[in-house]
Amino acid sequence: MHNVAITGTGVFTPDNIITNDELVVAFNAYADLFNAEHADAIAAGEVEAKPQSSAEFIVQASGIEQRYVIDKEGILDPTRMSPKLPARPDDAPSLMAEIGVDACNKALAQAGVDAADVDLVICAASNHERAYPAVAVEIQQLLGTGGFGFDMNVACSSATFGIQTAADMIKSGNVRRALVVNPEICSAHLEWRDRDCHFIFGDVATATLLERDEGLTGPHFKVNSTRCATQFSNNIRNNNGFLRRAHDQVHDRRDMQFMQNGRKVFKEVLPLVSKHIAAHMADEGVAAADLKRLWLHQANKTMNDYIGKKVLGRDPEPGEQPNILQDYANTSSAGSIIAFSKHSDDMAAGDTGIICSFGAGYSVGSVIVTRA
Ligand code: CO8
Repeated sequence: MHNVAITGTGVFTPDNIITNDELVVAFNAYADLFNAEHADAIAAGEVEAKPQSSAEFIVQASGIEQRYVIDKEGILDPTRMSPKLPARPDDAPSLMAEIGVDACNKALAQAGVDAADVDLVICAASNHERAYPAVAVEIQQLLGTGGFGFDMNVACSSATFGIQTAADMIKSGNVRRALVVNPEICSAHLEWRDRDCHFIFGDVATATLLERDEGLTGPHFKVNSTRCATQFSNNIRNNNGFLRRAHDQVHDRRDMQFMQNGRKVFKEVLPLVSKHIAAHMADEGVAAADLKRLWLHQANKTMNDYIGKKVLGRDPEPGEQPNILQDYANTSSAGSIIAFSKHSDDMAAGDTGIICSFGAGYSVGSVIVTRA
């Protein structure tokens, strides 16, 4: 068995920012248009009027202040309310592959590793832009890595489940270096016309380079242990899929985009995650006092404050549990990796922390790392 290390991470951040204020102006204009168009049906009680959204509610309920998106214009157009991402010809790089490659190149540069020396690419994300060929195989070709690649999807936990999969293959000696890539184009599967969720997601891509921990000279994190868990729930669900045409469901339907019962998720996922982290730490002999940092899934600030307090047994000090959701919103599986990538350089040799994701499935993934 070999030891495993994280030697590089990379983040692709889109150029466009949508602030809460901009988002709410567009949503409210859409709601006004909808209500005017359906005035008679609303008056007859056949259709529910669309209520207005509020920037104050968004920041208070979630902690989100803005989000990055690949296309801003389409999302903010009250007559469209979804990003406009032109279809690309089959011989051009796909969008997921393009932003994934950007993040991978940053991770490779940080580690000083040539793409040709990587022998596994896992593209782990909440949605994949086509059924096949796997986006991972396209990324493998665009980067020029060797070995093989495959796609996987565990929604918000795709990155940590991908890290466990890659780490296990490195441990066993099957591969020496692996890239786990998370191109999350959340804007394309968010329902921007639903005020309960229109503020939640943003776009990003992250990449994590894992290597056999042998003769490493640069700064890195030892991967001490990984743990994954799942428990079925319909409280976060998206019914879009390849049977859509066979189901006669090709028309515009609410359940073909992200849907959630946010309150239930909040209540059910918090104890699941707290117990998962506590059990993982206990089994690995890691006490709360040993933990220097928590890089948590980035869905909700109150949720993270609660988990931080449960895990540490006290309120986290500033910097101990860094949030990035105020800038990026929820970026599904990429959130904890953005936090790790942007808030780990200052850790000293011997410092231990946990990367933890949670979300749809339900799924929880944790990775205990120590700075070398
Ligand atoms: N403006 C004004 N008022 C609003 C708005 C708005 N935009 N939205 C809702 N309200 C109203 C509601 O209608 C409700 O009114 P009333 O009390 O009259 O019924 C009131 O505000 C309170 O609403 P909620 O109970 O919904 O508000 P919460 O305090 O629960 O906050 C949250 C909503 C922020 C969604 C919160 O419940 C939450 O964060 N829950 C946890 C969710 C979570 O962690 N989910 C996991 C995310 S899923 C994931 O990470 C990946 C999934 C796969 C990727 C998909 C990519 C697209």
